[in-house]
Amino acid sequence: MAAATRVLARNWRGSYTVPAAGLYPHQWSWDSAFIAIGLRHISPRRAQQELDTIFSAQWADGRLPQIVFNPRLDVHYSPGAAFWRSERIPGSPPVPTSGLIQPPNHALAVLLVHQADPEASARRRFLPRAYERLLAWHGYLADRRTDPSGLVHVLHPWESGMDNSPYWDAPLAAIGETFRGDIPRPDLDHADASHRPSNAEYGKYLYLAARYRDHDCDDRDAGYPFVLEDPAVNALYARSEWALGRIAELLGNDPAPHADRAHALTEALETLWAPELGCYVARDVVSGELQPYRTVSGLAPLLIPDLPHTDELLTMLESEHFGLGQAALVPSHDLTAPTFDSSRYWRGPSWFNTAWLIAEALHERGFHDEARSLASQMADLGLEHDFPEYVDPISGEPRGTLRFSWTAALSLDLYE
Ligand code: 9WN
Repeated sequence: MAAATRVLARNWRGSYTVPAAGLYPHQWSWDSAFIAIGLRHISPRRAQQELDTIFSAQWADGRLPQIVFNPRLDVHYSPGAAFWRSERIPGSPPVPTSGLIQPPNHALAVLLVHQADPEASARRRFLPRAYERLLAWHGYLADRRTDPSGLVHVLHPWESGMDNSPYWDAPLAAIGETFRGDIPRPDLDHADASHRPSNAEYGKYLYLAARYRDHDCDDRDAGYPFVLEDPAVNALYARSEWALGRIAELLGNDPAPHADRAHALTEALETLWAPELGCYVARDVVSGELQPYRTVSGLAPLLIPDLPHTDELLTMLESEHFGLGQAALVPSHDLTAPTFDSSRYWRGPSWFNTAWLIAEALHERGFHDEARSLASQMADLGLEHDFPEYVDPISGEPRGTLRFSWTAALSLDLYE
């Protein structure tokens, strides 16, 4: 507990926590929500502040930005504030941000942070303030990002939080263009190149980001070349709608619209079910094709109550593809797939945030031993390796950077 608390203190910047001091020197959206979930055990007030800070960077259309930049550290991360120039874009907040989004885990975090200390929350009027922000954020997803299928889409691999997942291989390959300018890689000063996405992938990432930026991050433009429906993004959205319903209830408002939305998302997720793979997959809206890979994103719908394929997902989790109880945590990609890479980012390594989500889902479904064993593995691996960003699922060795905030925060959560 003391070691995790130290990491969070070291990465605290007065009103938010950076994901890692060197590699990620700004505030990231879904990181802050995961960090707040752990921080609530050390300081509910700091956890509230973490979320308030990301909410204060909300755009006029309701989007919560992927990154809120500290402009003084712009050369240390790419693409930064000078790339996005968000101040030129109508509806952007007074602080510099990226125009993209990240997965909507915020309502889940707000509810847990509130419940950790309802009195402290009431004193600072945290819940009503957060509720307004969450309504606008979910409203943005419903109005600007929802497809006729009923699912929300991402417009960039970064928006999924799982940047180089094999889901994106074919959709990115189908885009003939790549970024023509210089591709700075300050990330390689802090992590081994074999643990990070490739230069070719970064070329596509920057091409797509520049295109979105040059269209003023306007979602009504129909011509985006990368439009993908991701299972984890939609599962977190559904799960967050349940949380928002509970928040509405606590504030004396009607929870029914949130439950309706969560049910509609759960139903729409059926279109991403791949019976031959035994899990959910992503769909490329441009080509209409399902992306036939088993990834941890495809297991994330376990987070939703009343899911039709729970048993199949639990079987998949325990199979040789994800090796629950055998592998370290939960691999990000199928251990048996030719595309599996035990070191490279979201193509195999096990991450602590997804392990936490799966542990939560197991716990809620009554699999307490399995949840506890995953939780204690997280705590042990975090402590043993100085809170790594991710680990090799076969050896348990640390990968990426160290002293990573959500690893520390979520390990703390599991010490409870
Ligand atoms: C791009 C901060 C973020 C996480 C993502 C993770 C990684 C960024 C990057 O780091 O993405 O957003 O530079 O690679 O993939 O999930 O939020 O920790």
